[in-house]
Amino acid sequence: MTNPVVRTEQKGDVALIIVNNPPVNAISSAVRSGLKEHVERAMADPATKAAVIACEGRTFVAGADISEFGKPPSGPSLQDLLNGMEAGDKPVVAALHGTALGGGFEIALATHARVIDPKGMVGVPEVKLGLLPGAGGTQRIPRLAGALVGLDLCTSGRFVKAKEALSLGLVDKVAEGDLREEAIAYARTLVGKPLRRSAEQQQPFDKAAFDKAEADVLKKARGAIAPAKIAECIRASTVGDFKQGEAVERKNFMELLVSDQSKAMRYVFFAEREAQKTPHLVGVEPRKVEKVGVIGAGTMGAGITISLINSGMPVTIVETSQEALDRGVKRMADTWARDVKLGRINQAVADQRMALLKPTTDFNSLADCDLVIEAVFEEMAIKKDVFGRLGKIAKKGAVLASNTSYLDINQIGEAAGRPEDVIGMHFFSPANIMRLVEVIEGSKSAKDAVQTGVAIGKRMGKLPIVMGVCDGFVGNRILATWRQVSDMLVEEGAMPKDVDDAMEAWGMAMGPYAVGDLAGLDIGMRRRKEFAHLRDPEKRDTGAIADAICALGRYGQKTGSGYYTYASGKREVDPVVTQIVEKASKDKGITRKPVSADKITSYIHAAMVNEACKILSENIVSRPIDVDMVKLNGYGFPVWRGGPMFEADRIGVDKVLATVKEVHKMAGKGFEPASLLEWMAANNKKFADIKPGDAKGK
Ligand code: 3H9
Repeated sequence: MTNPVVRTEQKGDVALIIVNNPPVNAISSAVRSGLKEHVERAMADPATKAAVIACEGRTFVAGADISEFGKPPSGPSLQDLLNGMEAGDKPVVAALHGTALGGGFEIALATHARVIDPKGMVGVPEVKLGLLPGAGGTQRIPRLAGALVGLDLCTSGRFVKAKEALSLGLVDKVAEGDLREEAIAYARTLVGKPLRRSAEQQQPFDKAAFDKAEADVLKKARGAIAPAKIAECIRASTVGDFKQGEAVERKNFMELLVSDQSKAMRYVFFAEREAQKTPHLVGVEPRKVEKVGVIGAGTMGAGITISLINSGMPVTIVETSQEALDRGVKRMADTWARDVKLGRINQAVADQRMALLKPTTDFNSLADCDLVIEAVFEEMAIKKDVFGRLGKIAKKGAVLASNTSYLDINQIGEAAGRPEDVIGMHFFSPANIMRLVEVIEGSKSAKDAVQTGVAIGKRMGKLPIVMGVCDGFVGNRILATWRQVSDMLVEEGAMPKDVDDAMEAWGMAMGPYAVGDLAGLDIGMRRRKEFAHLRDPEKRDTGAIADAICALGRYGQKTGSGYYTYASGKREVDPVVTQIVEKASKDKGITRKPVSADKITSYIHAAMVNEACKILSENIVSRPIDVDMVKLNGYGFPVWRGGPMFEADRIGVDKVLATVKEVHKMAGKGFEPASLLEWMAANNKKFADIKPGDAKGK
């Protein structure tokens, strides 16, 4: 039977073996059988002197088929196939284009030479799936490029461009013309010569440098287990022979494959892609955007502008004063200058970027923009004024977006006088780095306006998640909950450092108080003052500690102190804060008791899930994956836990509900168990079972 995804085209004495398994030529069981069959046939055919492996479509093989992990194995194993090919006596050459990744790059490493398209890239991103290169990659890369390069590539998962791959010894030639023809010609030059087998190479090993690099990697791992397993494999590659190293790799790969961490990260891989297909927007075309306007050249406005320009869009940026405008322009110019200095871009690219920037103090210059993003001060009166003016001057059909992080898009839309054109695009600071953008759909926003926000977010290389209007939207609404629970735990007996340490050990990038100090405590203080009249007196008020800290002018890192002191350049506990905390407990009549790290993390996680359930019932978003993607990409949630909802499934919905009930006892009004969570526990449902629309009204 002919294999459906692999075929051979005979090119004289060279067999050109072609894989065609769209969209990314992932190594399914059919690809493995096909490759085995065609390589063996080429090896057995007396008229064939060499073989080339190439791929159809947009890329060389981009890795093992992730959707097959966790299912019973079928077909030949990739390792056996590759070892057999490498041991053969006829040269096999890989012709690489697109992204040769993971098992795909491992196929190439087991051939006898690699020719790459100049735009091609190679890499082993398995670590991002909580895995390691499991088909010889951890053994062949160090043998070709050294243990340090092996450790770097396998623990970062970074993509290596053709030129660098050549300089590292990972490929043998960068094609100058037709990739396949050059690979065939290269294969012919190897006929009859001793074959260079990656598995047989050796590189000098600098143990001290490796120890240091490994320590750095493990420090950055933040609870992820794959990096340590990878380091063990790379180390093994430097001591024993290939077979011994391969055995360590196999054992570690199998352990990771069944780990909760890898399951979570594989879920994230598919959820990220799924999340970008908002169910009610499927088939809706975005509006055309060629020119973008940004209002406000502060930190957010400048960050958004950098990101827009980096993706090739011309931007008109407006400020009220020349001075503020100059400051913003300088911030952007400095960012691009730093990119040049770090070798990320060259001067010509930096110049092109500056040329795409049109700074002005003339608000009317926004009249010809297809999309305008407002990033002014977070106050409703100011936003309404800006949108009132914008609604009048912006051209017909222009999309008007607010970068508000809390405020009601519906009110802003009415102020513009054209709510159908108004959406929210909530970016995260620093906006040129952070991947998340919450795209807010007002009750009157036109679908194609919302889809435009999504399309522009994607063009900026971001992850846009569409959601409805509520205070703080998905991300900050859940953040507010976990801040409140943290504050209550501090009043009950924990110190801010206990909470931060527990959350960081749990995998969060930063604990709530470290984040508060970084973001600035004055923003929260102002919000508490502004909305004091709306506060429900029956709800437990947790503002006393933060207010007392702010009253001392301690606004966080920018003032040298906040929850911590930064006087020594490091985050350190300050006895002043300890006193404030103890006084706050006393004032409330609370006898402080020790709070365990387990209680801190389980309470905070359960409270997040509970609030997310309320968000789902209100149909602010319709899928648990939306919540997970927001927390992972904007709030430093550990990717190896998959997100709060995936983690809840792992723990068990009934157990999470039991913790929510304990939190409710401590926290009182506002923390009642969500009816959705109770319904799920009663009906034995997991978040993975909740499809769009299932949670609405529950
Ligand atoms: C591995 O290799 C283990 C070995 O070491 C050991 C073996 C023993 N499998 O991202 P896109 C789908 S682990 C299955 O939107 P792009 C993807 O879901 C693997 N499906 O395109 C999407 O489907 P849909 C190591 C895959 O152009 C569609 O293809 N390799 C796989 O933005 C298009 O994907 C990796 O981790 C896969 N491996 O980016 C590489 N890859 O249309 C993972 C993609 O239904 N892949 N799909 O939503 C990537 O990084 C990107 O997909 C790539 C293309 C850069 C290739």
